[in-house]
Amino acid sequence: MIRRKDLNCGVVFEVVRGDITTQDVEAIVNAANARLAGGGGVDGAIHRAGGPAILAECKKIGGCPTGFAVVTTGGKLKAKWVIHAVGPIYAGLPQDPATLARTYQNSLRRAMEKKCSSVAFPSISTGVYGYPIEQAAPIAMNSCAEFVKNNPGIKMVRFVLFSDPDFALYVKLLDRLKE
Ligand code: AR6
Repeated sequence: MIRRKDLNCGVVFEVVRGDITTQDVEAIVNAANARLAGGGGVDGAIHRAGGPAILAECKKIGGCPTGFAVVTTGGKLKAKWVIHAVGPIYAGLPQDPATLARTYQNSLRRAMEKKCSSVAFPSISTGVYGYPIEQAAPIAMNSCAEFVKNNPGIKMVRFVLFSDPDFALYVKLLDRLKE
């Protein structure tokens, strides 16, 4: 299942129901933790599919503060790069939305540095980290739209949702997104 929208600035947004580890894009984003230690959820799935080289690179990097992102190679994945982004642990604080937005934008910054034209995101922070997806999804989409409009280079941003309700929510937001 896929839904597309041309943002009319040389960038297409896509919303896909599926597994991020199988996406045929130049970079996939991981919802990592600050120790870059691997874990459950999408993080566990990426390390399982990509093989031990990714965790070895993460160990060398050592860690990543909340709101930031670092890059490793994609190991055995189709994607050339994995961008390990550390979203906020949801606490209902006034700064949570800005931290989440910064996590998405810093991920796109890393993708641009690697000259990627296509990037796929999971729904960062909305699993173990507890961010309500109804609040997180518009932040994800709007922060990425703002970034690509102001920073030419990336041609396609894909949001990969693991469940039908999450996919439906993102499709609704994509349809409403200004071109
Ligand atoms: N493809 C796409 N989305 C997925 C996949 C997959 N293969 N697997 C899960 N999701 P989470 P967080 C969805 O918990 O909240 C880890 O232990 C999932 O349904 O993976 O940022 C890290 O090491 C949910 O909607 O990430 C950190 O400690 C979304 O991905 C912590 O969890 C994010 O859920 C990060 O928590």
